[in-house]
Formats: sequence, C-alpha cells, structure tokens
Amino acid sequence: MCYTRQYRHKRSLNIKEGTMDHGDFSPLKRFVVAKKKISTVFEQLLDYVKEGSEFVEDTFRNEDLAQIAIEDQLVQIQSYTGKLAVIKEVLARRHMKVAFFGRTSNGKSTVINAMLRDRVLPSGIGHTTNCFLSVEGTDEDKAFLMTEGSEEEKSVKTVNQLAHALHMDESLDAGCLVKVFWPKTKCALLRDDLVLMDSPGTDVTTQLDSWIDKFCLDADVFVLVANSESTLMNTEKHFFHKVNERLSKPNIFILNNRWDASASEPEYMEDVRKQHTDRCVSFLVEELKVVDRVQAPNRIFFVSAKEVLNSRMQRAQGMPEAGGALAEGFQERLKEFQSFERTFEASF
Ligand SMILES: Nc1nc2c(ncn2[C@@H]2O[C@H](COP(=O)(O)OP(=O)(O)OP(=O)(O)O)[C@@H](O)[C@H]2O)c(=O)[nH]1
Ligand SMILES: [Mg+2]
Repeated sequence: MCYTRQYRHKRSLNIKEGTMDHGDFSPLKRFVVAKKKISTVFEQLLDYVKEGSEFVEDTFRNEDLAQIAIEDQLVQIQSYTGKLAVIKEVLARRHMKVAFFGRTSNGKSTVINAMLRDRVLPSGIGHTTNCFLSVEGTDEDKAFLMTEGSEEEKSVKTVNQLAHALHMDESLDAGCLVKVFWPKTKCALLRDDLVLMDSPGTDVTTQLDSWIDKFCLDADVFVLVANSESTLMNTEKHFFHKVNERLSKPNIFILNNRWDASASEPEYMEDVRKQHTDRCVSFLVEELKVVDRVQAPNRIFFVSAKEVLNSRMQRAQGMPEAGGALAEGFQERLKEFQSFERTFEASF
C-alpha cells in the first residue's frame, strides 16, 4: 500500500516540475521494496527456526525421547537462531546514509533543504552548522530532535526553533551528532529510509580523521557541495582523500552550487563550467581514482540549491514562481538539480 502511495507521490512531484515521468519505480524505491521483502522473509525464517529450536530442545530434554535429538543437533539449530537474529537486526537498521561535505557557506544545508523540499535545517548567516545533523523520517506527525547521549525527544515546530536549540546547547560541538526526525508525511524522500547527514564546514576542523571514523564509515554516498564561484579548496579535497583512504571506492558526487551566480556573467559561463568540470573530473579520476573518465562527468552537477528550494517551497504553498525562480537559466539549473537527484537515487 505504502508502495503505491509513494509511487503516486513521486508521479505527482515529477508532473509538478514538468519533467518526464519515468513510469516506473526509481532504483531507490525498488531497493527499499526489496529490502522490506527480504526482511519479512528473514523474520519468518527466524520464527520457524525458533519454533524448531524449541521443539528440538524439548525433545532433547525429554528422557522418554532419548536418542531422538542429540545435543549437537540442539547446538546447531540454536546457532542458526543466533545467526538469523543478527541478519534480521542488520536488515532492520539498514538505512541508506548520504553525507554532505564542503566548505562553510557553500550551501550544504540549503542543498539538503532543497532535496527535502522544505526549510528543515537552519542555513545562512548566523546559522552555520556547528555539529553533525542527521535528518531522517518519523511516522509521528511532528518533528523532533534527539541529541547524543539522551533519550529525550525534543519537539521542534519551526526551523528557527531548531536553530535556537542548536545554538543554545553549549555541549554541542563539531564532533557531536543531533538527529532530526521529520514527518515522513511531509517528505517523500524520507519514506525511503534515507538519512541525510549535514556537517560543519570542512574548513573549520582539525579533526577530520575522527569525523570520518565516527560519521562516515557507514555512509553509502558522499556529496561534495562545492562553490562554483571559486575553485575546489584543499581542505575539501583533503577530506575526500582521507575518506578514500578509509573506504574502498566511495560513491562521490560533486555539486557545484551557487551556479545562479554565473547568470550574471553569461559570456564566461561555458568557460567557467568547463574549467570546473575539468578540475572535478581530474580530482575524481586521477587523484581519488573512484570513477573512470567516462563515468566522471555523470557525477558532477552545476546547480543552485537556493533557487530550487525557493521554487519548491513556493509551489508547495500554491504560489506562482516569482523572483529568483524566474532568473535567467533557472529552468536549466532546476533540471540539472533533478538530474542529480535521479542519478543519486540510481546509485543505491
Ligand atoms: N546565490 C546562492 N546562494 C546560495 C545558494 N545555496 C545557498 N546559498 C546561500 O548561501 C548561504 C549559506 O548557505 P548554507 O546552506 O547555510 O551553507 P552551509 O554550507 O550549510 O554553511 P555552514 O553550515 O556554515 O557550513 C545562505 O545564505 C544560502 O541562502 C545558491 O545556490 N545560490
Ligand atoms: Mg550548514
């Protein structure tokens, strides 16, 4: 049922933004449906094996039935119960995690908000992300957050409240994690068990190694949010080199954000785009060696998260597109953002 609802939702989203409708489930949704089916199969298997195990144990302990079941058989079947329980647990907690990194102010929080189609995370001046912030879906109808080491669910009604809660809590620093739970009813993406991880700017820490160990080793996808108004910084590159040392062939995307700025200098746009693309390709192919030269361009996008977020929020409120949404080249940038979202979903 949930499956059908998600599909309809996806269709309506695609139609709203005037893109081609794929007419089929996205790879991410297929993955989620498959995962649910597998989990159900393992749950049933575990029930059967538990029942079987109890039966063997009763038989083994029943003196009247001596010789029918021996201890070795009991140990063997009990070990299957243990193994299945572990598999079930792993399947149950297997979220798909996407981690966003990049220099301060490049727009990491804005990119996440644009993908979530709402102002979920604080962004902009005075709202620098000062700790790790994960966003995941909840079946509850209200948003809440949980900080590390506490079981308390703190309600957050608005993004300003969230910003306030984060800045007031002095115990939070760059190495801390705050989990934001956002109602799945509000956001299609979160229904697919996706966790989006926002991070402090890569330029504000000296503790890259501990960040990677603590927050990245289980990430499925990494998104480098770069600034298309400047070149890739060494701190950003350095971070990904470190990730690359720890993980084999991490799945990396590069978003050249703030591409709307290029609209003011259209005569240089193609040159700038080529220059950025060449540098990003060489970073992914020659430095990191995570993709080949043919695949690399499919990992690099030129977007304006701010415009996408504004336009999606205006549409959600039933307002006509105005202001930023009508800027020169907006439709192309929106299409490129959607293309990033599709390629990203397909990468799971
Ligand atoms: N023009 C333009 N501005 C953008 C774009 N994306 C984000 N911004 C603005 O850039 C500022 C910083 O964005 P954030 O999303 O807070 O950046 P961040 O990377 O999360 O920054 P930190 O949390 O400080 O590391 C905000 O004022 C955004 O509105 C974009 O595509 N174009
Ligand atoms: Mg931020």
